[in-house]
Amino acid sequence: RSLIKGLTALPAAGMVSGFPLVARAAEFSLKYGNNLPLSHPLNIRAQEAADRIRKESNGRVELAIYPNNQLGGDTDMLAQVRSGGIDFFTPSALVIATLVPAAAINAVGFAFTNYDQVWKAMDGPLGAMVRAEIAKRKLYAFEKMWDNGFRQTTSSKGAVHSAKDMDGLKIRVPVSPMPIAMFKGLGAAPASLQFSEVYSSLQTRIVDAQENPLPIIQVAKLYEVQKFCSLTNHIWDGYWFIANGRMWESLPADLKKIVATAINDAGMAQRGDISQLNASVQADLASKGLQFNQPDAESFRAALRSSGFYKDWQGRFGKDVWSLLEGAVGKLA
Ligand code: X2X
Repeated sequence: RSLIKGLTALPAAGMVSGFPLVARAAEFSLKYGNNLPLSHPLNIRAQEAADRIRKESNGRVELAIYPNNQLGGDTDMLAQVRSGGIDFFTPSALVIATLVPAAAINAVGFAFTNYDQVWKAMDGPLGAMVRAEIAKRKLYAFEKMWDNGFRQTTSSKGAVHSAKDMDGLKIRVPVSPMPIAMFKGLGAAPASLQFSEVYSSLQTRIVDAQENPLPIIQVAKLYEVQKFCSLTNHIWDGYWFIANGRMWESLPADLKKIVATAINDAGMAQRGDISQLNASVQADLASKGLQFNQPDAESFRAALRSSGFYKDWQGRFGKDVWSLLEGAVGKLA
């Protein structure tokens, strides 16, 4: 009886030429890889964008998301999006800076102090400059940068109250020259590791400390392997949503528009999510046992100035790029 019922229900909606209708392959099946757990706002909003793109393109574009380093660490995904192995990737500014050095400009230590400065710069001339540099590497960067956040310092060893507590600290930083230089300038002993290795390297005490925005500390459960969190706010970090340049050029204009609008809108919504999270995440992490303190930012800036950090990076970026940053945040060196 149920068999007959099933059969009679099928033909109208589900059968073409006597075969059950299975999902048709989209004209453009695109892969997007990232390094964050599914519960992070970046993945939640990216999934919304994928759903919107499927709908608005009438199924012509399918965006498959591979979160949480499923396709490899950041270094691997950056290579894949360049070769076309994947179509989209969201590297942090720190990560894409290994290919596009100017992209590290927003990550200069203690440059940005608030989000008004950040979005004015990244949606303005500073961001436009970085996107143009990214384009030179045959990658397309969508207009709206997504938020990672202000990076904070966690440790299993003790709270960081001022620059002198950084002395000799074994701290994991992303695979990127800027944070290495900055933490060396503060007297720490930084080690570059991909994000995919952070939890285990803290757990096995390969390193004692790491630094990341609070929402990442939350979704990656780093509070399980760290005791102290010092609100150093040392770097503002964001994600560039990038596409393989050849793939992007091959998309018809109408589809480009659908994809770009969905991704940029999702990015704006994701900024809002992080902003909302920022109001509650510290209390949540404290309830999970992380001990917070507010260090004195001026001691870090002074240590960086006297180590020559700002002068050195001003030279590396060059006058034009540096003055775009100082135009947004004021004189640094
Ligand atoms: O690797 C990190 O620390 C992270 C997740 O913040 C970046 O993507 C740079």
